[in-house]
Amino acid sequence: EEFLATVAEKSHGAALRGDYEHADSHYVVKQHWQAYTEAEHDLWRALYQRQMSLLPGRACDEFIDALHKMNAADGIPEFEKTSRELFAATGWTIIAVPGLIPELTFFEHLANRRFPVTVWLRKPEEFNYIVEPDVFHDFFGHVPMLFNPVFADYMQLYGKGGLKAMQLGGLEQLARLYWYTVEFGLINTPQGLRIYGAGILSSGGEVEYCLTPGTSSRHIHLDIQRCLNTLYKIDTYQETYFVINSFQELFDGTAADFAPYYEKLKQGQALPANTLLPDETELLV
Ligand code: HBI
Ligand code: FE
Repeated sequence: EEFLATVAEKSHGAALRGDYEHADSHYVVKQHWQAYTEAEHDLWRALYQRQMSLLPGRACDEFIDALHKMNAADGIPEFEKTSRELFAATGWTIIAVPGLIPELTFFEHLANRRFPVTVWLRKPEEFNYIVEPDVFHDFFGHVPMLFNPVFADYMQLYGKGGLKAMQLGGLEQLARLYWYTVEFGLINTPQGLRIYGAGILSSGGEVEYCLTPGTSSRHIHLDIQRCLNTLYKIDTYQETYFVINSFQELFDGTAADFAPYYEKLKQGQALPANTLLPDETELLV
């Protein structure tokens, strides 16, 4: 109830969507796959097809390859089927949740290689934009990357880091790393920049925008401390995209002890989302 109040505050007073009544103490629910309507499956297929028309040459191969293997084109998938395949691939499972869940619970799930996926689907009028994560964002956007062993390890590491950050008072900083990597991350490949962030991959407009030359957004190589200190925009396209060279680089950077980073960053001011520091080079798109 305290959690619901906090989230309501964060979502500008709007009530949280989703049925929290039937959740267990870890906020896990049943997916109730049979209860999805044919209209919802239609909407899923439309969302899926639109994204697939945009992703070739833009999403990273790891995402596209896993997505194809997931057979999720024909309607809202049954979590348990994909969860079994995912467990065989990287030891992760998918759990169903009513929507946003408290940070502590969220981190506990990640630290134990369980990815929470929201059960409900957006309304047709939210086709292009939705504030809260729904099943399309969570499943289509996040789950494919969990089939990659290094990224899968990074997500668990992030969950463990979240539990630590809660004790160290570094949550605000750590959440920025999630935002700029898991949600809005780009990766440099021999073929050019590619998307691995779920917030972009499940979005109608940002897939094209983030790889378009000449926008006012900058692309810079990910420096973890710089990222932890960078504010972000939640209601517009990103003004900064942090680019990694490999998922291993992301894992290695996150394996460090963040305690000294938090200490240092707490002394100063966070950087606005559109900052470009004098020693930084913008990467070509
Ligand atoms: N709950 N279901 C769900 N999905 C999220 O992505 C999520 C959450 N609770 C907390 C949370 N994310 C954030 O605090 C993360 O940025 C760290
Ligand atoms: Fe997300």
